[in-house]
Amino acid sequence: MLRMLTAGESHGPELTAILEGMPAGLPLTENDLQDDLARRQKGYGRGGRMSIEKDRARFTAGVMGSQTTGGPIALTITNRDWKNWRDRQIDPFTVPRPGHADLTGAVKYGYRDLRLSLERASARETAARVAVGGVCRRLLAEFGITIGSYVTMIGGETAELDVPSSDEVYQARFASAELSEVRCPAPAASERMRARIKRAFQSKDTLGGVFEVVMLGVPPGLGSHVHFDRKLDGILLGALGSIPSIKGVEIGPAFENAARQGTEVHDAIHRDEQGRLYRATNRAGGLEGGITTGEPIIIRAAMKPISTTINPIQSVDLATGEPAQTVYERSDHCAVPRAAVVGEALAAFVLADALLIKLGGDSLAELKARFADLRRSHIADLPMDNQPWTFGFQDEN
Ligand code: EPS
Repeated sequence: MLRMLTAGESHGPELTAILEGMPAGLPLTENDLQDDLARRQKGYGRGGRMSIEKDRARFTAGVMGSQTTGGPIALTITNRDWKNWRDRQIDPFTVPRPGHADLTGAVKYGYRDLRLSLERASARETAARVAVGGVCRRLLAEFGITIGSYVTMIGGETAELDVPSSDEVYQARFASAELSEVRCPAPAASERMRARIKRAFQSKDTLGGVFEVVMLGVPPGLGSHVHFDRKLDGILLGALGSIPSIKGVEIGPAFENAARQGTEVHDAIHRDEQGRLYRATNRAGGLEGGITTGEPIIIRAAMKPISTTINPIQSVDLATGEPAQTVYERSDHCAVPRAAVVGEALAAFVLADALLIKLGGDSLAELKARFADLRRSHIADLPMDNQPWTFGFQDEN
């Protein structure tokens, strides 16, 4: 239902995004996107570029009178740094940084200058995705769905966090993370992470880490078990994995579950006094069979250290064929706190799409009416048939 396109180079004049498939009648202003754009720019470990940029999205289509029209939404974000580059004599860049798209992009597209790879592969593009995610978040808010994130590890410094017992505890955790320079809700761990980034910077190096994205208020029944490309777990894993430098993603404690026995892992099913089915645990991370259970969806993503390092890494100068060391221009030292905000945006896009697939509807009013039905059907229809039946396919003869 929803399609997102982005365009733009890191040091070009602007980023552009198009979001197709949003229903009409959603109240939406540029200010609605501002908070997330600013959050993506913050965080200890960011580089000098973020003090140049002041990201702000401007709608150029699909929003009239502060409401969506149902047409494609187009928006732009200015690259303030462009004016520092446009008249500049640019030195050829021929020593690829291991880990970046410099080499793979140039080999694939036949570039004679690696700058063409880096311009589009740069994480600058994620500003456009965060703006689109802001639109999706606005839609989700109409249905009581919220998304937050927090960092659990940077450079080996880990925050030991309990599994929250309620949505309110999650919300409090998001709020604490917001106050931390490294987006970590545990103050002591936050300090250790900050110190770890400082040490990495002093030794001219970079760091990666792990963050969690949590989706609250998600109704059961989004996604599907019937086909591989409709399984919501697969779609979410792919979307989060598309964020620059993310090399691993899991749903719930998936890798920990892999080491346990089935009876220790699966969330037992109970029925409350009103006849509602519920789970006391959420080791499934909010998804079973590619379908939402109604529990929080929990995604954890692993980010590798930024590949632009001040201390050089061994490489080859593709202009001469000689061994060479990578050359440093400018970069973040640790982008994990910022990547978490991008993770929220991708989660919002996927979830908004899944909601639209479930509800259909060309206008917000239609969606709302259908959502009311969806909420009613949350109580499982009991009793189910308990008569024996024959499982078989019709024989042609
Ligand atoms: C990036 C390098 C840096 C980052 C950039 C991603 O940019 P520059 O080369 O201009 O210093 O700041 O990220 C952003 C611009 C952003 O908005 O997140 C890279 O090489 O990937």
